[in-house]
Amino acid sequence: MSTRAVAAVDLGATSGRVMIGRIGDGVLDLEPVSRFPNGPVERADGLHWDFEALSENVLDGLAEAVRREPGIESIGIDSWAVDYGLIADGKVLAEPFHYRDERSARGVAEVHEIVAFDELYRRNGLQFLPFNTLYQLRVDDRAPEAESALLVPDLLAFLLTGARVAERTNASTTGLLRVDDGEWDTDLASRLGIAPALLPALVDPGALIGTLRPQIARRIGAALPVIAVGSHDTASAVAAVPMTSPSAAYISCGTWGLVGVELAEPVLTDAARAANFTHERGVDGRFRFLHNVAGLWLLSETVRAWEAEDGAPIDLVALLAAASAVTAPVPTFDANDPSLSAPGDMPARIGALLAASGQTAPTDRPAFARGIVESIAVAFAEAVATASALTGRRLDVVHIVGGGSLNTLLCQATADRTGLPVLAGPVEATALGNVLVQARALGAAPATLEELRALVAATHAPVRYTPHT
Ligand code: LRH
Repeated sequence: MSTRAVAAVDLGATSGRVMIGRIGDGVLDLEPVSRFPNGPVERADGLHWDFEALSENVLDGLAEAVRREPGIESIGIDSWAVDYGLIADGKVLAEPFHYRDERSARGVAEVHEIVAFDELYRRNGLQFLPFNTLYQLRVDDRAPEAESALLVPDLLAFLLTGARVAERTNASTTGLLRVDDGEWDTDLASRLGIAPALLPALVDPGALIGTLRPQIARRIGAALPVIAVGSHDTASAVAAVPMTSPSAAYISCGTWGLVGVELAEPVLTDAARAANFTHERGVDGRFRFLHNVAGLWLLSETVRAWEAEDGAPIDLVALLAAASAVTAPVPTFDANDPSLSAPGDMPARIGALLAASGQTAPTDRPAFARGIVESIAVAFAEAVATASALTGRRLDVVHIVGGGSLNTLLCQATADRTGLPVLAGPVEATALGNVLVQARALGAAPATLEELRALVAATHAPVRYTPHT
């Protein structure tokens, strides 16, 4: 099999990237083409994403990718979940809101007044996260003017091709998709005052979304097809976790740590609901049975606050090395505490949490950072144990993929606190999952998820961390 090439657009909450993916017999490679910052922007009416800048960066990155690799055959797009743009008259109505915007709190109160959380869970199988799309849409003043609501990757695909679709893995994070059959819950939408007409036709990963509009094709330099991938970044990441058995847990760790297992059937028990475990749809109809843990966000927001205080950048690698060298015990806090969710003075908030539990925040930064990493690992270990209890599976390994897989301190702490070996990597699992699903649709990759994962394992051998007992 000769090597084939695709372009992967992978947008995270702190940065976006365009990559060339090459795939062939025993070959699975990524060539980074561009990387650009992303993050919340404060506007008069709240926190948004700078979608204009994001889409310009995507188009520039794609043009550069095609310039470097004229053999690129398709484009796939993934991003963080839940956020959307509204379309009217073929145009984006306003900048998409950021999921950390506080307006969704009102949406939660209003939605739960109409439909209790137990019923929501029975219908959509989703853990409670205050920013799930249904809460946002409920209080979106612009929604009545709109024709369609498109999640971020679908919104970009619309700008690129003109086609309006809802890719199913990401649609499953809206709260408006039924957990039993994976179709839109139009009854629920109507009850919540969300017009079902806003919800476009669903497509699965691997489907052709459309071909680049002529003016976009001219800018990029090729009239390429856009293929649906697991457009929820976590779905793409999980598709590329080199798991070999159902007794593996995974943690997709970037801004968030998404901790769970893969299931063929949902586990919609009271215990799963109480533990706030979610059923997001994965590639090939699998369920991502997982729990959101605040991940590297806690560290990056802390570093951001310190940098503002110092008026100078902080060397993260040096900070983590110093944190690793801390030998005295450090206090830990609940990484999932809602007070840590919005952007702001993270060290002060963590300090307040520690004080509330009768502990003292370390005054030196390495010890403080160590406390953050240990707290994340504690929450990871709890979620792994809960996933095991809820599914009745004995878990024997934890895969960590994404940016967190490079954090040796976090990987070792997770091994220690779970008592299980950690297999770390690939760091770019999301982009790899994106590439694999496109390649498979083009007939350039094997058919089953297991074979795709075997290719990842063979080409991106993970690093093993053994628990210290
Ligand atoms: C990770 C992620 C996660 C969602 C959150 C909004 O990037 O997609 O799976 O819960 O962002």
